[in-house]
Amino acid sequence: MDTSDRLGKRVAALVGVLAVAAALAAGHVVAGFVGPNASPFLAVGNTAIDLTPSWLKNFAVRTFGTYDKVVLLGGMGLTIVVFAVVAGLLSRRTPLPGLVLASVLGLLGVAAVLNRPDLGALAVVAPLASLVVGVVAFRFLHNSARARGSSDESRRTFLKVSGGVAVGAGVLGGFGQFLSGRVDVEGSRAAVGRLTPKVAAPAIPRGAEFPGNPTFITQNRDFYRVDTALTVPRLRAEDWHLRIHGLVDTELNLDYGDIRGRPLVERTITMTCVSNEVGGPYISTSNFIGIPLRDLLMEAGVQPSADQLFSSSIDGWTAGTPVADLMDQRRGALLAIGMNGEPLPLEHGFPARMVVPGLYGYVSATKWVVDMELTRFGEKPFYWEERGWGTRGPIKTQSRIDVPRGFASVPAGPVTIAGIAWAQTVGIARVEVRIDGGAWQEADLGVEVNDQTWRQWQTTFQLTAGSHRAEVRATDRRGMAQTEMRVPPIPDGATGWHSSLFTVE
Ligand SMILES: Nc1nc2c(c(=O)[nH]1)N[C@H]1C(S)=C(S)[C@@H](COP(=O)(O)O)O[C@H]1N2
Ligand SMILES: [Mo]
Repeated sequence: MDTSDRLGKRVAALVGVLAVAAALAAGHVVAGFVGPNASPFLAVGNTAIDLTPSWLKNFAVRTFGTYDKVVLLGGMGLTIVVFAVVAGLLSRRTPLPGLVLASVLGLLGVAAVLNRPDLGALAVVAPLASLVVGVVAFRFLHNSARARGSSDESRRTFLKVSGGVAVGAGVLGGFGQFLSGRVDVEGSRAAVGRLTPKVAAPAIPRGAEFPGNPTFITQNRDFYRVDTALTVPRLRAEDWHLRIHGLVDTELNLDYGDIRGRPLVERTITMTCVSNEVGGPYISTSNFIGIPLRDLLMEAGVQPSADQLFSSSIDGWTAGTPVADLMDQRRGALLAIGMNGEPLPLEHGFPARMVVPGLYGYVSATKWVVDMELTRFGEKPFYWEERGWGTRGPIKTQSRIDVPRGFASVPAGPVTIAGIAWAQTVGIARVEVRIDGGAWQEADLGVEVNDQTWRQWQTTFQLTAGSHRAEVRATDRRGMAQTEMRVPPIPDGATGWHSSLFTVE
């Protein structure tokens, strides 16, 4: 009969899904040996991140925040399952369509791995393993499923075979995961121990904080995180090297001991992300510990023709920073190895990163930094510049209302409005608040810590019951008042006044 040599829909879909699972697991385990990011799934995900247009990336960051990567991985997983089911369903009569689709998926993995800037040519064995295993597993499962129609015996055989493939894929995948975590970077970080700077940052004065606001120093675990890494690079301190080269008199090659062995300095710095919307959360302050980048550049001898420091991370992300800003002693840019007394957390760049006061992170704050090349602007475009963001990224003067947060309810009587304002390297001169479009009222400013950090402010209004809208604007020491004009983060940072809508009871 004609129907007897067609696979049932469920069996056909199962064949597709199991073959793809086996393929991914095989690639994952091989990647465990040649480098975690060679795993085809991660390589495709990382490529997707790099190819995603800026507007979509912004949307993802805005909508899903720090979970954007979980959403991406989940979405990819779902897409692959759908793909596998379709491949299975198309192959009810002959395995050919499924074999073709399995190969296409495998080749996608190969292409993604070959395109990763952080992977060598050897890494291609991981997606190749996926390709081969995917095709073989599909063929094998399909045969077994076809034979299954003939007897109860063969039915059981297929159940065993498919169960075996499922368990095998799970075990292999798990083993691959174990291998990827084998680099004991947590141990390496623990071995570094607490970092004591030779020159400690001055203590934060009492009057720098107002109640209800974020703490002046952000705890490491609360520090905002923005990067393109699907999996956090696992680089041990003992494996870390930094090369400073390009337009220099003497090339420098440093290891972790070279940095740790120098007198460490500590500086209180507020970092900000260019993709922070008005009122957004991507701003935090830390006591960064490291060595002045200026000292390293002086040692290397930067040639006069160089105006860009092109820095690269171990995972191939890049930033271009003005040499003039790095040489500016007052600004005090760091090659940082610590935050708040601890070695950098893995997500914040362990073993070493750059921190440059006054510049958005995308042009300056390279985490897991391993290479610095002195170049000329325009000759070597960096990661976000290539994607349409501004070549220079000075932080714009901004302010944010933290109290009361939007849609909060507060008791009637005197109502305190409070928040933060920032104008790194320039300093905040004045913060003004108004309610419901009324007259601007000058806020009290917290004690200034230095001009590279945010400044807290607060002020009080007598408000009647009902809903009210507070707006804030800051003026920096250059006399520049924040413009009301709203512009989006791309290409060089959002502007506009933050407002908070709240209810007085
Ligand atoms: N290697 C690497 N470094 C990076 C990035 C990245 O994607 N990869 N993002 C930059 C951006 S856009 C910002 S705002 C800061 C954020 O640093 P944080 O995650 O420690 O807050 O890191 C910068 N350094
Ligand atoms: Mo950023």
